[in-house]
Amino acid sequence: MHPANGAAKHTEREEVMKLYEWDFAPNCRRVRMFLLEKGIEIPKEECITPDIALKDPFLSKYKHAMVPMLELDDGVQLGEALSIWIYLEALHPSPPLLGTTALEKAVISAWERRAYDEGMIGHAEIFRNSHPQFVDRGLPGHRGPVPQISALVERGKQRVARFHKKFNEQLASNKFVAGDKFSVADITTVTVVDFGHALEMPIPDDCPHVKRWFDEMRQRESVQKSFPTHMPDGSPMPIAA
Ligand SMILES: N[C@@H](CCC(=O)N[C@@H](CS)C(=O)NCC(=O)O)C(=O)O
Repeated sequence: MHPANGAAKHTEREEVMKLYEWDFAPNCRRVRMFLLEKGIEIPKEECITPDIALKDPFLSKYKHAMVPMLELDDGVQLGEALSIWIYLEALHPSPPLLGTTALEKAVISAWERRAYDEGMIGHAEIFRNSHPQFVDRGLPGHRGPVPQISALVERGKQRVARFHKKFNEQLASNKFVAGDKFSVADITTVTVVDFGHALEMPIPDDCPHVKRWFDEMRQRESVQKSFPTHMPDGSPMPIAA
C-alpha cells in the first residue's frame, strides 16, 4: 500500500484498511491530501447518495454517521480526520505532518485547530444552514432531525471573516500556516479556503498573505490531486482545482 522506491511497504493489517468518504467533502479531503503527501494508498469507498446524504450500508454500520472513517481489518472504526492522521502518522512517520518535537507538535495542533474551528466550522455553518438539501440536517452525525437555523449563516460569515484576518496575520511572517514546514495545519487550511471557493466566498482582497500562501499551496501535487472530481450526483465539479 505504500509504494516507496517501487517496494510495497505495508503490513497485512493495512492491506484491508478501507477509507469511507465523500469525494466532494472538505473533511474527507483532509485525509486524501495527507495520504498523498505520505505516498500511502488505501482503498476508498464513496458512500454518498445523489442528494448528499450518507448511504447504506455505511450509515447502518457506523453509529457516528460521519465521513471520513477508516475501517481496519479487525473492524475497528476510526472516525475524525485528526484521529486517522494520528494513526497513520504512527505507521508512516515520514514525512512528518503532525510535527516531530514537542513544540512543533503543539504549534501545529494549535493552528490546525484554529483552521478547523474558525474556518471549517464557519463555512459549515453557512453551508448546512442554507442549503436546501440540508433542511433538518443542520449538523452532521445526528440521525434525528436537526433543523437549520438561519441566524447561523450570518454568524458563520462573521467567523469566516475572523478566520481570514487571523490567518492573514499568521501568514505575513510564516511561509506555512504553522511556521517553516508544511503540516496538517496547511492541509486543513487549504480545504477550508477551497470550501470558501465552492460557496463563492473567495479570499478577501485585504488578505494578501493568505493569497500568497494559497498560490504556493496550489502548486503541490497533493493539493491538486485531492481536489474533488465530481458532485454527489456524479456530475463534474462546477469549479476547477
Ligand atoms: N469532526 C469530523 C467532521 C466530519 C464531517 O463533518 N463530515 C461531514 C462531511 S464534510 C459528514 O460526514 N457529513 C455527513 C452528513 O452530512 O450527513 C472530522 O474532523 O472528521
